[in-house]
Amino acid sequence: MEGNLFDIPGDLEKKFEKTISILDDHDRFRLITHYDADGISAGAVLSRTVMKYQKGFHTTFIDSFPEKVPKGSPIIFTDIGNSYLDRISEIEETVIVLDHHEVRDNNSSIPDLEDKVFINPHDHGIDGSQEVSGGTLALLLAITYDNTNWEEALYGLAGAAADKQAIGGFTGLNLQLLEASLDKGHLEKRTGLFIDGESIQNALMKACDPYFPGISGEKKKIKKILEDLEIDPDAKLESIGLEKKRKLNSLLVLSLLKRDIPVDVIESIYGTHYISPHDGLEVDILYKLLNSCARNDRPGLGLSLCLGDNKAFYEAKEIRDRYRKQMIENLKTLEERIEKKENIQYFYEEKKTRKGELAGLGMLYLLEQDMPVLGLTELDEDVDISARATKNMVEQGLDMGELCDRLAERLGGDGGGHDIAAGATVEKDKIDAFLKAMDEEVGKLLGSG
Ligand SMILES: [Mn+2]
Repeated sequence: MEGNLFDIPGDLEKKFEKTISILDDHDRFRLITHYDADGISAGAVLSRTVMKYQKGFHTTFIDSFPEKVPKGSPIIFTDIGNSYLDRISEIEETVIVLDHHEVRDNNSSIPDLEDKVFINPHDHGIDGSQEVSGGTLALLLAITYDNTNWEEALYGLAGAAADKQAIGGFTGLNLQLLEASLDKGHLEKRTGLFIDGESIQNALMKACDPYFPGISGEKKKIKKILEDLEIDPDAKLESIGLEKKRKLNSLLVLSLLKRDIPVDVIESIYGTHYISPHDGLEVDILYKLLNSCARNDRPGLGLSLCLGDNKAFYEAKEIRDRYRKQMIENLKTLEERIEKKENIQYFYEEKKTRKGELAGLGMLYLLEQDMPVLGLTELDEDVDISARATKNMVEQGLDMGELCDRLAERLGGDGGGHDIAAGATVEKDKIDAFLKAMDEEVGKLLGSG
C-alpha cells in the first residue's frame, strides 16, 4: 500500500490499514451496500477492486439492516451501516463498515472490536454530508489498497455526485480525489451544458435535470429555437461551434431567469464534465444512470454496467430515457396541478416514488420561489409527503426536516429529513391539519404570512 496519499487524520489511516490487512487475509467477501446510486457506486468500486485480485465476492443491496446476516466470509458494508453499529458489533464474522452518514444519537458506546472496523468520516472531523460519499470512501480504500486502482475514480465520484456533493463543485476529500485523478490522467475535463442525448434536439427533448420550462420536451419550440440559432438539430452537442453554443446557453439561461430561478441554480446548468479516458463515460452521466437504476428497483443493473456489461449499459440508458420522458410530462403539467395556501404550495401525485423527484425538480427550475412545495401521494390509509425548499428559504431559517418531524408527530404520524428536502407520513384524515399547520409555521419563519 501507498501510505499518506492524502492528508487524512492518523487515526483514520490506522483504520484503513486494518481494513487492508483484512482484504489481504481473505479471498472471499460479502459486499452489502446501500440501495441508492451512491450505494451502487460504492459497491461497484469495491466489487471491481476485489475482482482484480481474483478474490470472490457477492454484492447485495439493502436499505435497512439485513434480515439474515450472511455467514462464512468477511462482510463489507458500504454507504450504510452507521445506524446499525450496535447490531453489527454482534455479527460473528469480520465486518468493515464504510459509511459517510452522520448518526445523531452518537455511537460512543460501541466498543473497539478486534474483528470490526467502523469507518465514519464524521468521527475524524470530515463532513460526510458534503466532502465524501459512500462511493468516494470506497475509492479511497481502493487506491489506498493499491495505487494502481485510480481508474475507479469515475465510479467513486459518480456516487458523490449522486449524493449531491458536486453542486457548486466538489470539496474536501472528494476534491482531493478528483484532482489526483485528473493529475494522473484517469479523468479528463471538458466544459458544457449538463444535458445529453444522441443529438442536440434529442438532448433538449429529454432535458429534465436541468429542466427548461417551455422548452424541454417541446418539439416544435426546440425546432424553432435551433432553426433561429442556425444549429443543425441532428448535430452532436459537442460538435456545434463555440459561438452557437454560447447563444444556445444564453437562451436557456433566459428561460430560467424569466422564472426568477436563483443564479446558483442557473449557473449549475453549465459547467465542468469529468470523463474517464478508459471508457469515455462521464461522471455526470454515470450518476444519472445509476440514479435511474436505483429508482426503478434495478440496483443490480447499475452494478452490472459498472462491471463493464454493455448490455446492462444500454438497458440502463433506456430506463433513464423512459424516466426522463415521464418526468418531463409530469413537469409540464405540474404548474396546473399546483394548489396554494398562503405560504406553501402542494400537489397530488399518484406515484409515491416519483413525487419527491418531481417536487425537487419543480422547486429548482419551475415553481414559485417564495414558498416550499409539498408533493402528496395517497396510500391506503396514509398520505405520504415529500417536502422541498430552496437554499434561500433555508438561509432564512426554514428547516423542512424539523417541521416535518414536529408537525407529523403532533398528528400521530412521523417525518424528518434535511432542511432543504424532507418527508412525512400522516393518516389521511390528518392531511388537512398537517397542511394548515405547515402553512402557519412556514409563514412564521419566512414572514410572509
Ligand atoms: Mn451515500
